[in-house]
Amino acid sequence: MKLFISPTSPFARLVMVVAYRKHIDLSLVFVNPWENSAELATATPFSQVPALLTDDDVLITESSVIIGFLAPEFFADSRTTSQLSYSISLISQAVRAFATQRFQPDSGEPHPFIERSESILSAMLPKAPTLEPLSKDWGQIFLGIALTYVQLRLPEIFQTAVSIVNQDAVAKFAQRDFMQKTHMSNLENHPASILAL
Ligand SMILES: N[C@@H](CCC(=O)N[C@@H](CS)C(=O)NCC(=O)O)C(=O)O
Repeated sequence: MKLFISPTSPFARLVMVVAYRKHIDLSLVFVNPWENSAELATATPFSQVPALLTDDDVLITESSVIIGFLAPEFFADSRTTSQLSYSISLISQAVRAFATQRFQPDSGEPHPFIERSESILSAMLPKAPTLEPLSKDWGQIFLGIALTYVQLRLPEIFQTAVSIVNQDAVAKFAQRDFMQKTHMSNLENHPASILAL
């Protein structure tokens, strides 16, 4: 199966970490979804990563649906399902704030989505659950990936809205094997598959 990803996508990282920790080998196809990759557009009309193409050419889009396909047991557990949805909601707000800012025209007022997403994150992050950095619990792992993305793209909000305990936990979480393997600096080498990470 082929997984379309980009090195910085937090949605793709959720899927890669699930595949890596469950030893599911997937070929990795590197694309830049923001630059209308022809390869991605051919595989999926939505032109977003992650996208999974099965061996019989069935397309599955949306990180949560791909995770459900690779690890259906997660969705039998309400706690894991809730923690995954929480982390994806956090990532969606952070991606919207960052991407809207990045594609903001030089002239004109800042797009209202930036302020909207930043205030949602500023209100939510102080109340985030405590991250246990070495936990094997999938809900904790999803939370760690989401907080790591906020730190990367919205460092000021991370510093002001994330508790000191969680900031320290994110630093420890970043050292974990699967976080190093899916770090953008490792992905820049374009490993061919999950098992080659
Ligand atoms: N709801 C989707 C969101 C995926 C998404 O927004 N991916 C970004 C990269 S982080 C992307 O492909 N952006 C390009 C675009 O939206 O055109 C999911 O969970 O998979």
